[in-house]
Amino acid sequence: MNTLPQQRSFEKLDLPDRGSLVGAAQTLSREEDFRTGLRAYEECFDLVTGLPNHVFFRVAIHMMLRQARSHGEEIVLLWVDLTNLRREYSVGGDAAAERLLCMVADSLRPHAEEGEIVCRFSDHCFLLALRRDDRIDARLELIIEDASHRHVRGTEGKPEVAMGYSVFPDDSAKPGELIRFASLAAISAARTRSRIAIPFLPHMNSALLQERLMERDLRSALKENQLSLVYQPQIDLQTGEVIGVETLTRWNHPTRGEVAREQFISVAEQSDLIDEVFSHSLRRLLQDASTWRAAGVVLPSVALNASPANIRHQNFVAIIEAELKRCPLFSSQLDIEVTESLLMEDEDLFRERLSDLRAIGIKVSLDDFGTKYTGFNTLKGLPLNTMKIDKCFVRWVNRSRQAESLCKALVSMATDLNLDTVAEGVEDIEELRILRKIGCRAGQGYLFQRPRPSDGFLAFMQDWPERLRQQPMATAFSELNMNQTVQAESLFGLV
Ligand code: G
Ligand code: MN
Repeated sequence: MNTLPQQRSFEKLDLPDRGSLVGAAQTLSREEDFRTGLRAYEECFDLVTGLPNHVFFRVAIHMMLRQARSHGEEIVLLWVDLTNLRREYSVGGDAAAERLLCMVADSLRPHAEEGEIVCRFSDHCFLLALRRDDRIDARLELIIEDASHRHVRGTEGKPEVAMGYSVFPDDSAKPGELIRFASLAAISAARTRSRIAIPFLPHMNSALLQERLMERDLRSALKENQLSLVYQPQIDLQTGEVIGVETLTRWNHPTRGEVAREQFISVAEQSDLIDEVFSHSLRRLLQDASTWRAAGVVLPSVALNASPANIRHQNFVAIIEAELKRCPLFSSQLDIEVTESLLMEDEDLFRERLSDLRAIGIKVSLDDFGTKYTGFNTLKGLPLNTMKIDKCFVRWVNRSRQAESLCKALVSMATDLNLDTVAEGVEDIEELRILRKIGCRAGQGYLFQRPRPSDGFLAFMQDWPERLRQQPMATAFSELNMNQTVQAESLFGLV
């Protein structure tokens, strides 16, 4: 019976694991005793890892802080977030998740010294309460090293952890607040993919509050259809025909005004709203595309941006398929724009999702290309269709020889990889001239058209053949002879 710890003390306990629990159960003669013992155990301990749980922790931390106060000690509350738990669970189910949790629990357990606490606080997080002395920095370093199993070779099935901490009494004297502050620091560590434990800083509190308020507003914006779409055409730089359109999601809030895309996408990414933003945009886009079709406009490519968080989710391709079923578009028209960040974080996952998209005929463009450091070898063999050259290169293309060479190099790399190129942010005729010269396939930007709502985009489609005949476009596209112009016009999608 004494293997079932019922004393709620923070003194280091010789914790039973699941094996000894079964052993204890066998020594219990009456079922009733067993049930009572098990209930007591379950109340304070986590059955998966054998560590104390949040109930135990809240009592123990109270006692530990009281003692620290009377001895003038400082306590570090360390929040260890197992950031890849959900991902591992979605791939490998309970067994994979339990394995990961036990790996972390086993690595943390030996780090708690006499009188210190280690617990599994919630689903994917562990909390440690450690005394702060001059060894603390080295201890934190060792804890993160052990928990993420950095010393083990390979990456497969390894825990990914983010750690943040708060300090008693500097940050707060209240246990609840200390826990919350440590969790805020861990959120910051997870976002920055920090390899060290991040201390709590007061601004984290207000920044998170602002984000929560925006998350609340975004949630109702989705319900009330406040998000809208604007479209920007992509022009073939050799022939002048419109070969595609990029969809951009906008949020005009009644009191906040126009919220920057980066800002609300980042809030959506940090919450569960990012999939909803994506499917909401896709649904609206498909509706608009069928309106265009009714007006005789059918484009080879209709692009929508997806966040790395969307692509990470296992149901990403299913979401697209479901929306396409509701409102069919030729699936070969749909083009998903993805950035390099997921490719850099998780190449296997990136490759898998791209192949799934290709399997159902959907194209993929690599957005903002050149802003990260993906090289030729990484891109080789990825099922991509288009490389979008970031506007930071295009902005300089007519002002610096180096920028021109860089764009040229990107275009030739794309050509070697069998990819189309689209230059983003083309703002003036000179940029257009150089981009044509270096053989870039297509361009989009204010020079042709600012992003406009669906009807504005249709108006553009109607006006564009005429604008192409007028200056300054006519000269820029002067290689066109009359025949090609006529041919291009019929290809504009204006049937
Ligand atoms: O990251 P992505 O490439 O999806 O972002 C496109 C963004 O670039 C949009 O916010 C759009 O409004 C903006 N944009 C489109 N054309 C131009 C342009 O010619 N110049 C600049 N500076 N921005 C542009
Ligand atoms: Mn884009």
